[in-house]
Amino acid sequence: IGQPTKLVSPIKPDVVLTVIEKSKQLAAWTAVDHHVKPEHRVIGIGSGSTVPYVVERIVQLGAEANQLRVFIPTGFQSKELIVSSGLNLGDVDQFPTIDVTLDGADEVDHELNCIKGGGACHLREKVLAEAANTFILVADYRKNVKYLGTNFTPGVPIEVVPFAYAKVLQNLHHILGSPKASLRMAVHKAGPVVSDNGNFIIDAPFDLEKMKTPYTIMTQIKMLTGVVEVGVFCNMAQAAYFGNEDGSVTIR
Ligand code: ABF
Repeated sequence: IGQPTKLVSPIKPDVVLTVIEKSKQLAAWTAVDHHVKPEHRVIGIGSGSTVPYVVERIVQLGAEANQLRVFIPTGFQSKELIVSSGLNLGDVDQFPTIDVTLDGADEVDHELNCIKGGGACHLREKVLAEAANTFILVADYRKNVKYLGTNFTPGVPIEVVPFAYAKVLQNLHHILGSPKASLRMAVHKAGPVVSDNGNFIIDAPFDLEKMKTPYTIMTQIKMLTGVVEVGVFCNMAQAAYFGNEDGSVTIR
């Protein structure tokens, strides 16, 4: 794999890449090269700003290979990406078993636990991660941390049923010890962010000590009535690819 300097995708044609964008592209291209096999027919496509580089590399595999494949999106953004890239669109209810899903992350620890949901898509992302025989994370070097919560400070994204958001917030504040948990608001605070599933998102910061046991945090939050899904993924990813500033890729 060479050192890409320009995007060639329809997403951002002819844009010169910054170091961070280059590292996202490097992670994405390397992950596709290692994990999208000629025999793969069903591929999950995640959300965020790194995933367009996954699609960019998949498109480079050629129309002949890709016409045999169907691509399953995690949300509106990836659906648009699949369609605009000329790839076949499918849905997880047609294809509940996926060969490989490639997705971004907000942070990944050394055991491949991760925080996702900065883009409010983590429910569908978790469904596609679980449906996949292989689940691969792609990210730039800033997401590679020893413990979750090190750099990603907004906290754990939590999708909640709108009717229950105030009660979930109260429980997060008083029972689970996240006094700064708050409802995610749209730009200009015009109203709450609404997920692709019609739900609200709460961001719940926890202290670093608690984040050292992500499975416990995840299950405690998930038990709260009204919570649909938690943006902590444990024991799901088989590998994570991080593009580095120096052009190398760290693979965990
Ligand atoms: C999705 O996009 C999310 O789960 C995560 O919030 C975000 C990561 O995006 P990016 O690639 O832009 O850092 O994968």
